[in-house]
Amino acid sequence: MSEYQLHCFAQSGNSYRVALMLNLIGADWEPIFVDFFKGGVQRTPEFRIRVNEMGEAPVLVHDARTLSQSGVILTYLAKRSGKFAPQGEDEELETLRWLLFDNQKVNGFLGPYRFLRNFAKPAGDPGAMAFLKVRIDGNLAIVDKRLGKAPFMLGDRPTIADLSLCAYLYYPVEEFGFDIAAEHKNIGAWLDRLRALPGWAHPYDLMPGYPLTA
Ligand SMILES: N[C@@H](CCC(=O)N[C@@H](CS)C(=O)NCC(=O)O)C(=O)O
Repeated sequence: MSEYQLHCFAQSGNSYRVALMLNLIGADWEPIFVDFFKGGVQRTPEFRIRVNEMGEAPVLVHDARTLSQSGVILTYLAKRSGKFAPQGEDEELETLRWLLFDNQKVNGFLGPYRFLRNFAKPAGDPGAMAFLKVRIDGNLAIVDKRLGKAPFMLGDRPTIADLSLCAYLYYPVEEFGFDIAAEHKNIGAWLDRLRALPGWAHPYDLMPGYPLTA
């Protein structure tokens, strides 16, 4: 058995943050497939009792620990490995600030938007989609502005703030219906920089469940 097990699935950008981190730090890890689309396993009582009471992926199992919330897991892995870690209290607080903003307002809106547009049947209500899209555009612009000042969110080196923020940003343009990298040039260049890190892999290559079967 691998040192780390990650409950995840290929279409989950929330899970991708953690799978990418595990790959980039060279961890010994294996995915455990969460059959989100067919079985909705994350909603079963068994999953909630044994894996995550919140009914969500990702979940990381390491020794006696079972951790959920990608921001918590990234923090844990950064502390254990010393890689992609904020240094000192100011950077720790700054990282937490971006993790929260990301979870709530960047990928926290982008993930549901893509789900409602691409996977949900019926697709999302146009009013809800318009509500999300305006906010997505505005919040991506905030990240883009920040990335105009430095190569990575905290400065010259990548940290878990970057790994959190790239959650959904490598998925195909067709799944969103708009091209994030083209519309936000600093984000596009930053995605290229992250892609160049040794161990980087695309979410559809890193986690099980792609392509979706009928
Ligand atoms: N803030 C959480 C979000 C996790 C999340 O929403 N995961 C989705 C999959 S991408 C999920 O499991 N949703 C449960 C459901 O829709 O039933 C994190 O970053 O870990």
